[in-house]
Amino acid sequence: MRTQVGIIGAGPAGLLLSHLLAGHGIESVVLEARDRDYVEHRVRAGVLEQPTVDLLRASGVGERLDRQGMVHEGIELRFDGAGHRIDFAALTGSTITVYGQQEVVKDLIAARLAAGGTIRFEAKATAVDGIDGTRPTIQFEGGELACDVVAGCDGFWGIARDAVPAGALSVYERQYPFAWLGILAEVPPSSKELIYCSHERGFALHSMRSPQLTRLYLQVDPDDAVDAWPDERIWTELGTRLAVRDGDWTLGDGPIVDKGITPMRSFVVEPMRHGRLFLAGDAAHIVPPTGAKGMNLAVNDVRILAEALAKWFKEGDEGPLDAYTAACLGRVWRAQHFSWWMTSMLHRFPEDDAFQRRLQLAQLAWVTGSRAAATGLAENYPGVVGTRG
Ligand code: RFL
Ligand code: PHB
Repeated sequence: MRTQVGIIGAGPAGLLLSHLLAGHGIESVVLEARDRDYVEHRVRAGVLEQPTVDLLRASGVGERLDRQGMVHEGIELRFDGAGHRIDFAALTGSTITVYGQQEVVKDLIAARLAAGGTIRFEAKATAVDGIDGTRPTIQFEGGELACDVVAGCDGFWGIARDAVPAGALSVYERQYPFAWLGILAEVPPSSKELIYCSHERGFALHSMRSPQLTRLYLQVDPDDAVDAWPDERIWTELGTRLAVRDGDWTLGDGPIVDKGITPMRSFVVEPMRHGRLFLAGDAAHIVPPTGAKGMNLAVNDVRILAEALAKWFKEGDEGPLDAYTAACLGRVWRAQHFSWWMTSMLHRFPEDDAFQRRLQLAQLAWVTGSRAAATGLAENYPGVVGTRG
């Protein structure tokens, strides 16, 4: 099999890259380890920044997003038993759209298949060769794909990054001493907006997927297994952490239809290119989910990569490909800092003492009480500053 761009991974990065390249008349083949049903039902991110929404819409995959996406003008920060709203619309004129990552994935798969695109499901890539030459190849379970360029969009656990010779990549990494337990429950959301909650017992997050589906997260021990969290325990813990002092709010519960534990990590490799291999999305960088940035960064990478590949294929201009890493990294590191900052402000760390807790509460009081500080959050969260690579 032969194509122009061999794409490993049918997550948001790989699928959107294939879709954007098709818009430039460039051929690609997407190789995905899992089956279609699995990737279309993997529950993950839920928050789209405005530039992400704009790009999906402009490239022709915004129809269902416009109908079903929920536009939010702010979020709530809850601590010490009281809620405080950060009003993005008033502070920076921006909004976010709540729309599940798996819905973006479904829309992109449908668009690629309708346009005659090739996505090979259950075709796990096992090796990438020849990236220092001009005819790289991808070995996969079921065959070999020859291409001009390889796009490694295979997430943090993929194989593309390993094709880069040892020593050619610098790794910057931080692990956190906690994980997130995430659930999807068949119950209407208990609030119109997302609630980020800092509590003595740990962080909790109230989010949603639709008027009938609530998405909730709890900070848990990184060694906890899902079995340690029967439904009853989850609802009790969520109720305790999210409770408000005046008792004027209750968390609705319902059947839990999805449950999983995710470790938290910050990770960046530099550069994001080696020869004919380009890394994009989680293959190149991971952020802790507290800033809701991961999918948005993946989308921004492939926006830049698709433009650069179009210049190269059509005009032979390699300049934008040479500039790919630098074009992505400004925004990647802004998101790294913001995600680390949100995580540090809202979670309990095992070594935290009473002094540290007082500092956290003082910071939360400042962020929610000062217009200048709240504007800082409102510039970063919906992706207003540093959004254009
Ligand atoms: P993905 O989505 O991991 O896709 C990679 C794909 O590659 C496949 N693959 C292979 N295919 C072929 N051969 C191989 N050898 C392969 N190895 C792997 C995998 O099966 C998969 O289909 O990476 P991509 O496209 O870079 O997208 C990144 C996003 O998925 C990720 O950043 C976000 O989900 C992060 N994230 C959030 N991002 C946001 O922007 N907003 C959020 O609100 C948000 N919340 C979250 C999140 C991630 C979470 N978890 C579970 C990690 C909340 C959570 C809990
Ligand atoms: C989600 O809805 O899954 C979600 C929302 C906000 C985050 C992380 C995840 O920061």
